[in-house]
Amino acid sequence: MGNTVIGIFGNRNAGKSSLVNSLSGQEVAIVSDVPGTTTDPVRKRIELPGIGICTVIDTAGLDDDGGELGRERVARSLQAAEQVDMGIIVLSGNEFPPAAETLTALLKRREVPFLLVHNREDEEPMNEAFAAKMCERFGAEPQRYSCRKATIEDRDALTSAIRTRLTDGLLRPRPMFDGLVKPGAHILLVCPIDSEAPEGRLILPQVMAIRSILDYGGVAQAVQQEQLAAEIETNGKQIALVVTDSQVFARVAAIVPESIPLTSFSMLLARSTGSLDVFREGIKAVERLRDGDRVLMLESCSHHANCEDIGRVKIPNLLQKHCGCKLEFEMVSGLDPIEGDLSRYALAVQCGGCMVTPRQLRNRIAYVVESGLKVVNYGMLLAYISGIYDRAIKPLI
Ligand SMILES: Nc1nc2c(ncn2[C@@H]2O[C@H](COP(=O)(O)OP(=O)(O)OP(=O)(O)O)[C@@H](O)[C@H]2O)c(=O)[nH]1
Ligand SMILES: [Mg+2]
Repeated sequence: MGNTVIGIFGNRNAGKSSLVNSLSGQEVAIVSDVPGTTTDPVRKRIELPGIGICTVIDTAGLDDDGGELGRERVARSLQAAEQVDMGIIVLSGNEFPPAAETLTALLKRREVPFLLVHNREDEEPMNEAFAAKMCERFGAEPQRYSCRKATIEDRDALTSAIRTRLTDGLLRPRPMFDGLVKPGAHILLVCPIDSEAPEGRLILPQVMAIRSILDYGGVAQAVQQEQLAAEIETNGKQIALVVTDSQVFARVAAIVPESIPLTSFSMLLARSTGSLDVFREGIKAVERLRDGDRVLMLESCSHHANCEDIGRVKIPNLLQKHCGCKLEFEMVSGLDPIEGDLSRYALAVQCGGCMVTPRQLRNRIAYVVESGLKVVNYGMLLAYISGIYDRAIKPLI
């Protein structure tokens, strides 16, 4: 569960920041009895037994009524809820406040698992009536907890409940080569090893592809584009499918004869995370782009030089050239919230998202689509611009 993100939500003073501290066993978040102490979503990396290192987002109270600023804080807490693999909703005093209604509705819509925690048990323990009501609504009683009086056993019980929710709610992507590889079939992967390739290893989509091919009893072969022509010349007859990195799509397509199916890692990834159809819809928006249109670039990892170059330089240049018009590009990095009204954009372009969990990626795309914006991914757009989209999508539909 490498990049798992857990959001902590609730009213002001519920004990959200105290819970972050209690879970981590450290004073990582500021706690005070002044309501509204946490004003912005704050991310902390903490280690949870049995879950590992994860990111916890401590949020501002959902009942903040401090005028414009308060509304902005609540909006930010709700935006944070769009980025999580799981939510923890901190309750107290046998109350399920209106803000918790809003939040559970949002999490349910996104199919994000959540856990209710009844905090401040030392002050006011949860009563049977409230426990039963919550159980009826959500299928389980809230977890009883006291940040002030929690023992190691209490903390372990809470961590264990979190782990169960995370595991039960885990989004399992479709295996990359599901339905594409017959036992014994040879799949040729084109993996450029250039200055952008990481030192001494392959990138995640390539590793995932090899694993998935092996899972289906196929034979995974990897070449760089320089060796591709010779490999096809010698062994072409036994190659069932070629999968290429999108960056060398055009060159690879020119080498691989039409008789051998060809696709890309990014299309396989989109299919695996269930976004292929959404992106196919999005591709249709490319031809509608006009001078001055804004394009939103969604880059889920903020530290990968390779992706950054594709998103900031290559795609903007190629897309403008393809459309013959001047476009404006705006970049949102990492899992930063997408601010404001999305109707100002004509298209969104999402990176492969290999550094975030499938749920985080899916929820981000769901948010964009819900706003009425068309979205494609980097690789499919590159294939389209290179004129080989139809050929590359064919093996997958
Ligand atoms: N008695 C008792 N007090 C608690 C418990 N948990 C938190 N508190 C106290 O409640 C106050 C608010 O706690 P915080 O953790 O700052 O609450 P918060 O939800 O982060 O509040 P905001 O950041 O203002 O939204 C502090 O004085 C805490 O010490 C608990 O289990 N029992
Ligand atoms: Mg706080």
